[in-house]
Amino acid sequence: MSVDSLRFVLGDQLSPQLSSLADLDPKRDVVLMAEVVEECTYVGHHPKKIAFILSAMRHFAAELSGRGIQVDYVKLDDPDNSGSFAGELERAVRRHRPSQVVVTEPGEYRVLADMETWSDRLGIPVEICQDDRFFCSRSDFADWAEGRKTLRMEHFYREMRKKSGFLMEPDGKPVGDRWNYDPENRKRLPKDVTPPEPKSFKPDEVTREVLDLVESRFGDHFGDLEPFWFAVTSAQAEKVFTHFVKEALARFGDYQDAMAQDRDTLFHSLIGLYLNAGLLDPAKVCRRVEKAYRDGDAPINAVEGYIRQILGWREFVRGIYWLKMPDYAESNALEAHRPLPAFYWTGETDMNCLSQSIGQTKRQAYAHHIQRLMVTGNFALLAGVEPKEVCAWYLAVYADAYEWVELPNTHGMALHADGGYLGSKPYAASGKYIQRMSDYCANCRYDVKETLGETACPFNALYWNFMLEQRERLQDNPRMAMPYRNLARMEPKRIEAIRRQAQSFLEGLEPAETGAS
Ligand code: FAD
Ligand code: DLZ
Ligand code: SF4
Repeated sequence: MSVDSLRFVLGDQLSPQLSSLADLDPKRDVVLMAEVVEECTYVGHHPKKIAFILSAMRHFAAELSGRGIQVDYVKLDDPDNSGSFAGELERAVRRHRPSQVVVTEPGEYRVLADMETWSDRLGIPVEICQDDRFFCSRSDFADWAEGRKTLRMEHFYREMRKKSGFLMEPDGKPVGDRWNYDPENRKRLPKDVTPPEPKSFKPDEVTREVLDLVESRFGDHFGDLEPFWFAVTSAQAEKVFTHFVKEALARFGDYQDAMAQDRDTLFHSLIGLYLNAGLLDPAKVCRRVEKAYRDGDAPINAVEGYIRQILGWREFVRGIYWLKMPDYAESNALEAHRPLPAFYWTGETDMNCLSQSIGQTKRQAYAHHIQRLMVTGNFALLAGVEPKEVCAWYLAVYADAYEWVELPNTHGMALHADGGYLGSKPYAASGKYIQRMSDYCANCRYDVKETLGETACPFNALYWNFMLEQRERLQDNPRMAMPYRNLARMEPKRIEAIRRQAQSFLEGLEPAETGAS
C-alpha cells in the first residue's frame, strides 16, 4: 500500500515535537530512520558517540512505535543497507511509494546540500521544514545580523534575553541589574571542594547490542567505547539534567572556567549531547534553571552564566554557521598550515594539560569548554595547525559535536581562522592562564614560570612566537595592545631566543598520519 508522507528523521532529530512529525497521520504516514555507515565515518567519530546516537535512535523509534506510529527502521547491519541517507531514502520510497517526503532541515551544511537534490532524484516533492527546536530561527538571525559591522555574542544575547524574557524584571531590566556575571565566574577549584559524580546509566539490552555492533565496526576509531554510561532516552537525559540542577548548578558559575587534575566533569551539566540530539529541549532547560534562581536554590552568577551558554552562545554560533556557510569553513585568516600533531590522537605528550584534556576526551568523548578552548584549542592556535585538521578532530572526538556548533567554536572562537568574525580577538594564552585556572602545572614535568630552556613550559615560547608571527595582522587590534606593548619592551636577544626555542619545539612535533583516528 502506498503511504501519504514518508517522514525521514535523522539521528540528531530525536524530539517528539520535531517539525517534520508535527502533522503526522499515524494511519497514512510512515517514519523512516536509518543507521548509515556514511554518517558514522565522514569523520572517524568516537565510538561512544556512535553508540550513543545509534542506541538513542533505536530507543526513539521504539517510543514512536509505542505511540502507534508506523516506523520503518533500517539497522546498520541490514545486508541491503546502502550506507547513505540518500540511498536509504531511495530504497524506502520504493518500498512505500509515498506521495511526498517530509524532513526537518539538518544540522550540517553538507547534509542540507545533499537534501536539496533529493526531490529531483526521487521525482516526488521533498518538504524541508524549519528546525524550530532553537530560540532563534536562521532567518531571524540573518535579520539581526543585517547591516551590523560586527556581530558580537553579547549584543545578540541581550536581545535574546529581552525577546525570551529569561531573567528579566517586569520593568525590562535584567535581573540583578546586570547582564553579565562573567567576572565572578573565574575561580580555581579549591582542594576541599568535591564536584559531584556524573549521573550514569547501565546499558540495557538495546544498548548492549549497539555496543557489540560499534565495537565490531568502529572499534578502531579513536576513543574508549566502554564503560558506556550515557543516557539514551529523553527520560534518562531529564535525569541527568535534574541531577545537575540539584548537585552542581549552584556552583556552575564559580568553577565554570576551572580545570583540575583527573576531574573530568567538575560542575558542568554534561547535557550538550542530549540537547544536540533532541533528547532535551533548550527552552525547558532554561526555564528550569531560572526557576532554581527564583526559588533561591542557585545564585545569579551561576544561573545567568548557564542561561548565557544556551540562550546566548549556542544560538549565536548556530546563527553564524548558517549565515556564513559554506565559505566559513574555507577561511584560514592566520595562514596556519602545520599538520595536526600525532598526540591529539593518543594523548601521549608530557605536557600535562594536553595529556589530561586529550586523555579524558579519549575515555569520555567529553571535555569541558575551557579544556577545548584554552588547552587543545589554544595549543593548535599557537602552533599554527591547519584549521581543517583541527576542526575534523573536534568533530570526531566529542559526543556533542555536529558541524553547526563545532565549526564556529573551533574555526572561529579557538583558531581565529575567520579573521575575527565570531570573536574580537584570538584566545591566545601562555602557560600562565592554564596555571591560574588549574592544578595541571603542579603535575607537569615542565616549569610554567620558564620561557627558555629544556624544562620551560612550551606554551610560553609558543605564545610569544605566535605574537611575533602574527604581528602584522594583530598589532592594531585594540584588544591585543597589552601583549604587543610587552613585546615592544622585550630585548631583541630574548626575542631571538624565544623564536629559536619555539621553532625547535615545533620542528620536534610528530605530525599525525593523514586522517588518523
Ligand atoms: P556546560 O558547560 O554545562 O554548558 C551548558 C550548555 O551550554 C552546553 O551543553 C551547550 O549546549 C551550551 N554551550 C556552552 N558553551 C557553548 C558554546 N560555546 N557553543 C555552543 N553551545 C554552548 N559544543 C557543542 O555542543 N558541540 C561541539 O561540537 C562543540 N565544540 C566546541 C569546540 C571548541 C573548540 C570549543 C571551545 C567549544 C565547543 N563547544 C561545543 C562548546 C562547549 O565546549 C560545549 O557545549 C560544552 O563543553 C558541553 O558540555 P556541557 O554540556 O557539560 O556544557
Ligand atoms: C552522527 C550520526 C551518526 C554517527 N550516525 C547516524 C546514523 O546512522 N543515522 C542518522 O540518521 N544519523 C546519524 N548521525 C547524525 C547525523 O550525522 C546528523 O543527522 C547529520 O550530521 C545532520 O546534522
Ligand atoms: Fe601545560 Fe605548561 Fe602547565 Fe605543563 S607547565 S601543564 S605544559 S601549561
